[in-house]
Amino acid sequence: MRITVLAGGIGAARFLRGLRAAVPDADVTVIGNTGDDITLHGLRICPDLDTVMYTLGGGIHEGQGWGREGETFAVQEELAAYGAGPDWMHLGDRDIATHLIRTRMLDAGYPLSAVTAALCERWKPGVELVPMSDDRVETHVVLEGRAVHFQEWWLAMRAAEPAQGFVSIGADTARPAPGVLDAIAGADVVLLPPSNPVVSIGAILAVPGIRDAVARTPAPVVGLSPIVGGAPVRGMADACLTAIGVETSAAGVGRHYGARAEGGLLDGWLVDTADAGTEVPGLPVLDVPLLMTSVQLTAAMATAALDLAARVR
Ligand code: FO1
Repeated sequence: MRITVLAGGIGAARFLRGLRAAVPDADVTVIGNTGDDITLHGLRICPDLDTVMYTLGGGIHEGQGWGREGETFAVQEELAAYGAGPDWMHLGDRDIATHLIRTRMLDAGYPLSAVTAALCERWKPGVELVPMSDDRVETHVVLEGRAVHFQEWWLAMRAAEPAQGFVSIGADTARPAPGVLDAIAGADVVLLPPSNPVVSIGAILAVPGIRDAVARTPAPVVGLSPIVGGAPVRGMADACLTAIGVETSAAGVGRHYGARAEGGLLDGWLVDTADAGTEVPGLPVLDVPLLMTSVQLTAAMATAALDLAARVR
């Protein structure tokens, strides 16, 4: 079975670990969000690609969901001693090795998709991890009278200042990375995991051609709600949803993605049992436990999503 997953960071990575456990023989292609990417200290950092790679490769800092386990911060401390900011995105020594290799390969002219494949040769995530685009696309946050990089809003400001909107800088001229459109068109199932619908899934869909590919694929498209009981399971998806006028609820996000029967993207929508009874016009909704507190529970979620895909096919 060929499964294609549009993935953001921490939530998607944890979901993928369960999916891999549920269907170990499936061929899984992960289309990773690169809108969170940033250049710091001359190094190109791809948070969502690295979170998927480290989580599935066994190197993730489990408690954080980002960065490497067993990390040290000697370089970060030395940068701080020089007063070399910014200091709101802490780079661990092990993590810096990833960024050094990525930056060196990008500078040598390798596209991000080739760089990601090279890094995955070490981590062997058990999925094919492809960036949404080889072109630079960055999510910037529109605030009162100015815009800041997503990471500055997310990390330095902790999203305290309400976002007026989000802009995918570069999206208008970006092309889907090689294989992305085929992975969507040729899938048996397309999944939208519990990622941030705005800055993760939304950023991927903002790359010209990808939203249409999802809307047109013959494969069933099933999503899993990142909002449980009216609140995000982690992160600040509520701040992002509010900024674009979407209700922070399983129904709100389901409506936001839309039922394919009504011109949207989804053929099925999984919500948590806390949101049982959720209705979205034209969209079959199934309630199952969506808290990814163990690989087993996450595998059950993934199985439920695949079962729903088979039913709505
Ligand atoms: N998240 C934090 O809350 N604090 C950090 O200092 C931080 C550093 C960091 C470094 C590399 C990386 O790949 C991710 C990092 N993150 C950090 C997480 C990152 O901001 C988020 O995972 C995504 O960008 C949001 O999906």
